[in-house]
Amino acid sequence: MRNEKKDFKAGFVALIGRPNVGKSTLLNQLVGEKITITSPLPQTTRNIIRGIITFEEAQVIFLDTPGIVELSQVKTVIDKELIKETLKNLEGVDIIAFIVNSSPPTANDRFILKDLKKIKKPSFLLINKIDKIKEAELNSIKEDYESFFSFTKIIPISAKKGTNLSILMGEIINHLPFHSPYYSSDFITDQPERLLVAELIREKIFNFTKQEIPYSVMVKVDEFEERRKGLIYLHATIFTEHSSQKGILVGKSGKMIKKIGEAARSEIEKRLGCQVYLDLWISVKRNWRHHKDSLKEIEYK
Ligand SMILES: Nc1nc2c(ncn2[C@@H]2O[C@H](COP(=O)(O)OP(=O)(O)OP(=O)(O)O)[C@@H](O)[C@H]2O)c(=O)[nH]1
Ligand SMILES: [Mg+2]
Repeated sequence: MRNEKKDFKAGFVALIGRPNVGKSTLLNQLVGEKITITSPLPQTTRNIIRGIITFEEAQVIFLDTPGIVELSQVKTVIDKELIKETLKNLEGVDIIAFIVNSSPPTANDRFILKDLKKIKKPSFLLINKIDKIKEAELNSIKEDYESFFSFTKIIPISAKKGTNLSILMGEIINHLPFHSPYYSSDFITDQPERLLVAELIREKIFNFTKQEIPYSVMVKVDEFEERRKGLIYLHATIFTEHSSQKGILVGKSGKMIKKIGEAARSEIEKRLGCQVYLDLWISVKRNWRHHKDSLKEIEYK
């Protein structure tokens, strides 16, 4: 129910854009904690991850989303579903922040712009990675985008360096509706720790493996148990699509899985603030990316 009192603003802001433009990096910077994984490879994010920032007079809930590409380019059923669901999710948000690289629009950017035209909500253009270009180049990039769409606001940013993020936040709050807070002020995400742990493991797979391997895996944390004070036992299964991929993930004498496990454990320990025993298993779930039901398996919401 809408709160009629005009003393607090709150709302949802979707961070959308093609893969690899820095949506997840931006969310982590805004929240000030790593709540969503990032990588130099495209199509890292697979779920909608909420980051909550609460001020005295406003609460902004940012939604990190999977990168959007033209559907004809998508090879697997699951990737197609993720894009369709992401676009559908935009109906429920208050503001759209369209993130692009500091370069001219690509076909995928134009595909997203077509959708923006239909949505009719306050839409911000965030030109990211300005640390990589000269200021003079920015104007022509701005003009390129302005010729496609009349944005509510255009803000050049660097998600990595934190440039212009307080300006961004101020402008977002200006355009939010009056509403009571959706979450208690001590929440920075509504993502359960179990899912964050699964994501951190998946991130290490992105760091250490190549080609189709990072895309072919899904990670599930089956057990998350405090065995004694200060020690958490975790059992996680990495599912691959084929047994050959399982072999690569195990590596020569188990070296690869050990490397993934050690890197993941060390980061999970920092995040949970306690010692962690991580039991990592690999299993095959044949062609899981080609079944629509797998959306449930990856706990897409
Ligand atoms: N130089 C520079 N690199 C950035 C900036 N923001 C993000 N990156 C890099 O861009 C790459 C992709 O970042 P992500 O945050 O994973 O991108 P994403 O849009 O979430 O990608 P998907 O989840 O695949 O859609 C990473 O290597 C980041 O370090 C920035 O402001 N400057
Ligand atoms: Mg991402």
